[in-house]
Amino acid sequence: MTDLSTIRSEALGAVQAAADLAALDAVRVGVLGKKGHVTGLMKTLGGMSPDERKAFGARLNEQREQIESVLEARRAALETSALDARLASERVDVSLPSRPEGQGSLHPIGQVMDEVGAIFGEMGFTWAEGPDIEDDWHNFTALNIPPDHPARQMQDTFYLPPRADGTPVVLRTHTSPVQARTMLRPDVQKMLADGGSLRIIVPGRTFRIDSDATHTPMFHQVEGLVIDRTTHMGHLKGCLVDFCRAFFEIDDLPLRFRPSYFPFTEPSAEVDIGCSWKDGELRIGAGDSWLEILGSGMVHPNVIANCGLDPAVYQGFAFGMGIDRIAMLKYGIPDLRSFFDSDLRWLRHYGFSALEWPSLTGGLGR
Ligand code: 2NL
Repeated sequence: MTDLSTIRSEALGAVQAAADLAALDAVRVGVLGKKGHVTGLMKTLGGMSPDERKAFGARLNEQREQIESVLEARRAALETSALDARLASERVDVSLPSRPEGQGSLHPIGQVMDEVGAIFGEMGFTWAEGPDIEDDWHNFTALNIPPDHPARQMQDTFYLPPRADGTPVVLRTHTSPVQARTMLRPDVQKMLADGGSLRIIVPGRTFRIDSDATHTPMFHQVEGLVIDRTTHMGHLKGCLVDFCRAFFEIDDLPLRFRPSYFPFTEPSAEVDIGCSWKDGELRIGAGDSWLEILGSGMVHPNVIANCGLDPAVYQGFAFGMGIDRIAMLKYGIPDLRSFFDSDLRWLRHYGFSALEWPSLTGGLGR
């Protein structure tokens, strides 16, 4: 049997030698654990005479307590140095500049809608919206679109199940039903009767059954409408010339008004802007080519009447253009379908800052 003083001196040496908490615990188990040396000596107490047991037991207890207190002191020291090491290694330099937070960006469609809104806003137009799902009356009939017009065919328009009363329902094929709904509003009719002018732009989603490199089934339009007693074709021309020059940010942008046909306007004109093609690359602003960018005309008397106004009293002009198309032209985005891929790399490249609101004075876009 190992002598008590040997056990003691070996235990104290092992405690000081323990380099970490795990090693220290191994020392504790070896000395004080169930099969430890001190525990082994305790078990021999039973075989001793009462006097022997009393003397040896007292020494044994005293030595055990001493080992325990040295173990405890060493444990505290090791814990402190472990904490110090962790604090040193995990130190945070609070003086470092923070990492910039990721910023989202605006889709070119929203950006261009805002730019168009800023330009027409300066001319006194307000922004109107309406439902994507329309009845056939507001989408077609009110707009003087005849029953045999190709736009009404199933292969051109998304038809939804009819309403309970049998009304045909469609995904709107243009934003014009919003203009019709606006003209029909009692407060608008009163404002017009009182001698006011209606001036609205209507940006929004539109839907047609068409899908190829230059058409997507869902696309975006902005239409505009002016109604009062005196607005004429000269106003249409001046308004659209000013718009195109402001939008493309080219003061002397050449424009061409070309006679055309729409069921809802008479007369009608399409508007082209001057451009040139050099080495297969489009340059907007000058040259011997023309690029169609919008359709327009004087609102057809039938449409005025369908919207509850007297065509002998009221007149005005309307226009419409594709937002996706003018966004591609202005910002040089080659593929329409990429607009709707939701590819973050595309958005980071073509997106706009949400903090730079377009305005004529502060700038429209880059
Ligand atoms: C185009 C041509 C156009 C209109 C839209 C309109 C609306 C009402 C009455 C009369 Cl309520 N007209 N809208 C007029 C002319 C052309 O759009 O090429 N859009 C992409």
